[in-house]
Amino acid sequence: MTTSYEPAPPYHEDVSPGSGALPPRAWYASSDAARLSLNGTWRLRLSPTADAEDDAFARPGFDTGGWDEVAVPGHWVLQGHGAPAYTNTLYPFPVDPPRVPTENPTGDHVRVFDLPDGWPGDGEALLRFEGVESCARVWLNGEELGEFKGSRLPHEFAVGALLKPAGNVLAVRVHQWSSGSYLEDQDQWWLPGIFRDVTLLHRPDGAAGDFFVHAAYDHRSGQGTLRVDSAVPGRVLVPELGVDAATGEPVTVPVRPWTAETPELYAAELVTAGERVPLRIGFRSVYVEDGVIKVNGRRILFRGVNRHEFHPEHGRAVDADTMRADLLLMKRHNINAVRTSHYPPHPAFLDLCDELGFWVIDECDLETHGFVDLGWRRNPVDDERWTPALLDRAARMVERDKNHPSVLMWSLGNECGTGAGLTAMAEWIRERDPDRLVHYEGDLSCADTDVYSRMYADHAEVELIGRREDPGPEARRALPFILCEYAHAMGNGPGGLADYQRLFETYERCQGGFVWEWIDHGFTHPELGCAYGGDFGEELHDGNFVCDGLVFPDRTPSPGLVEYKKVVEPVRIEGDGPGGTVRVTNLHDFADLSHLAFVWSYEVDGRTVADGALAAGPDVAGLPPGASAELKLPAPSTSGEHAETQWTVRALLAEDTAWAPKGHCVAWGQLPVDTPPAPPAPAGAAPHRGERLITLGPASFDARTGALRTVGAVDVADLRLDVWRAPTDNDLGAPWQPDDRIGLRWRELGLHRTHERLDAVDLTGDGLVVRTRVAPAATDLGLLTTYTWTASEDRLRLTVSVVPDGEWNVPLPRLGIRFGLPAAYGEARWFGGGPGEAYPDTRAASMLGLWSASVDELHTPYVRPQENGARADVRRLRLDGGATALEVTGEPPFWFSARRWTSEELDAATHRTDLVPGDTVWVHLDHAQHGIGSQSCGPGVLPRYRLEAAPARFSFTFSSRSE
Ligand code: IPT
Repeated sequence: MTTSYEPAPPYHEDVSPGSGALPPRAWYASSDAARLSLNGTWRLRLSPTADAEDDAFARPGFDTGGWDEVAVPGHWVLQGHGAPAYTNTLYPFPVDPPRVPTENPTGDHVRVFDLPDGWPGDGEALLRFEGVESCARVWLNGEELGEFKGSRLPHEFAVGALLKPAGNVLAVRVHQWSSGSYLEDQDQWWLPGIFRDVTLLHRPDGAAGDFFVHAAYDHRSGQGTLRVDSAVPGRVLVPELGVDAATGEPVTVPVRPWTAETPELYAAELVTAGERVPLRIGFRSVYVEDGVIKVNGRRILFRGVNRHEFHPEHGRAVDADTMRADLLLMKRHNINAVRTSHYPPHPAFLDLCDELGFWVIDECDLETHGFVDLGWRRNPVDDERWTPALLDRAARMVERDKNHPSVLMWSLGNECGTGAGLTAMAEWIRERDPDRLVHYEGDLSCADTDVYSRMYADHAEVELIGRREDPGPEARRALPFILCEYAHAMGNGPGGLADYQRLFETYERCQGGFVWEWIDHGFTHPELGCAYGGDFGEELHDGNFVCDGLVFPDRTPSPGLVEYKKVVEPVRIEGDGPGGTVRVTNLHDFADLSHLAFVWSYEVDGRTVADGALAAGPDVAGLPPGASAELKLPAPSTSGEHAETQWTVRALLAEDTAWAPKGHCVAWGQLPVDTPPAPPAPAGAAPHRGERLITLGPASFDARTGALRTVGAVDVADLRLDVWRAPTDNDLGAPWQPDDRIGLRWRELGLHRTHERLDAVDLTGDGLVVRTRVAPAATDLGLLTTYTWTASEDRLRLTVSVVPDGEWNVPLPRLGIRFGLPAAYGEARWFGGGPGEAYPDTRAASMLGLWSASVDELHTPYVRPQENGARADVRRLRLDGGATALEVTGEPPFWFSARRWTSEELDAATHRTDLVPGDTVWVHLDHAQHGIGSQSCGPGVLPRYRLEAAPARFSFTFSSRSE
């Protein structure tokens, strides 16, 4: 007979949120109470299990001299102890809630500190942790204070009685895994440690405790109503408004309202007997009216991003400068909203949102996504034993962040399925803060939310929702709609942003969305350049799915961000170029255009020949949101005979702002005026067949194969039809999506290994005709290709005609030619779209102009290498190789890319450092490209951006220049 003995679970495996911590309260920095930062170098001892060591280390006098050191805030796995691990939804341990594995890396942290001179002897002192992943047990001077879970939430302990003037020993045991890990299954790196600030706060006698600033705005009267409810009574002073009121007492005064566009904050103070607390008050009201989210009486449109906290070296220990840098970059790219996916951010971040102006969805630290594969069996949000932990999380978020005008909505969490625990959270939140909206995406019934929120819905469905014709519960149809995630920005993309924006601007119900996501979570890595899931030997991982942001890990904007800036620009500039009229539409929700100056330029073949300020006048400056004005452009001084002419009109910041200097371009538009007829095709030269070469005008060809060898002094190699691209993450699509994902079909068909069969090399009276059939092995599908070469004395023209052979039911990745040039041809100049990358559904930001870039600069360094770098609408291209240059014009305009590796090498590379420049510059001139879409998580390419295999004909004219 055996006896089984199951002890009570240890604290870290207990469903409770913890014990010993104080109730949560508002986050604020006192003007006069002392504080001591305990950030810095701590001692660290790492153990493989939760109970490998006893708690002797917490006792004063314990010698930690032999221990390692660790920076706090920080994660030990990023400081040489263990390694980070990435999973999207999978729990990286057996799912048996609330139990976690025996192998449970545990970091004992010790910090010895003295109180600074003059630390007050009265009052209380609090020890505050802003964030510890995932479970901490805390001792001060050998006394146990308690233990807690809730990684991205604050916890405070009362420690006044334990403090000594010198030699205080703070000991914190941190377990990587705890019951809390089941509630923190967000798609991100698992990164244990004390990753946010640790602070000792003096609380003088009569200090302010918790308080709640209610600052509503009535747009009808222009008045704000302020009431500060405070646990400790005191007075509220707002000098600029002449307010001096008792806490709890409402005051109504005329105010300038706070909005994300006009973040008016009033400096104020809460004064209690023992403390002065500076406040910044923003008056605004948010509510749903007639099925629309309104702020201060007006519909708003979210131009949002999902922001995870991430730094390529420090993980989720994000410093203040980086937070500000993120927000400045967002403002400069016309982003007006942040969803704090998927946990409350560092509290200082919300101060910055108040100050710079962002609408915020503050999301609770809650996700149980890994239960989805179990059919949501044992999901903690549907198990009442976990409800106290959920309520604790809700309260810690709301209490901490409730005084920020930027926060419009509380989000219960992300991807948790459904359950009574969520309802309990929503009920508690509504009771505590009836003045904000509640958000949760995961429950299609919308029982607990004020908005219908979805992720990755395709355009057609969004349109249906916009019309309020979506099937589903009647009550839901009455709600406003947002996309809390859309446009998956993984790798090259996202495509289709402009098409979403049109829907948001058409349907009042569709109030915008939040691109997934702000930043690629790639770690700086010595050998790989940038590391992602699987690079740290993880047993289970989700690869580069963690790199799906609008900025690269080092926060360089990726082309997706540049595209988003253009798509969501708050001013639309369009008009009638030949007529010389420009129409300006104000797409702000609140602001007029008085902060902008309009400038025009007139361009001939991309070259600016005249420019100036647009005399916009008061009509434009005062243009109310939603309104348009028409302006006359000055009569062009130069006519563009035989040239392409256009107007470019830009809206620039008229003055410095908190987020960008005067002159920063907010919006732009181009108005074509004249498009000249195509120049006559080169003609007149006759081909000559030599022994090994055929010559035609400036060119020579291989006499046997008809392959182009030289154009003037320029050597050309391997020119051929090309229909392949190194699949993008969006081409490959997410593993859970249908099997007909385009990138898989291309590979299945073998488009990456086509061969060209030579059928004929014919000399005609005026040129050379080469016929081939391009096809991969094992299929009868092919592309009948004819290269027709004609020339004048100095110009060579290629016309490519392609006719699909067989039943092609797969779109092509691209359709064009590629060829090699010697490595010296490293500088490109073109008249066409630029300056950055563009594809058919990511081309809004492509501006017609004269651009230049080196071949190295043309490459977009996606963390996982993939197709990139195309420039759209190119009319004329010059590739400089020092003494010689190759020039190309296209009829019609073409897509251009050039790189120092082949598409095959690009395809084979898994990390940035795999791309090694060879001795050839590979030039791609494409007649057409397949769109990008967003299928790495969302919908694929819209029908209008697909490149169907169909007969096509296109021409390029080449010439060479020698210095
Ligand atoms: C959605 C998640 O909410 C987000 O955290 C992230 O994982 C994103 O996808 C993809 O990068 S959930 C998905 C199953 C739609």
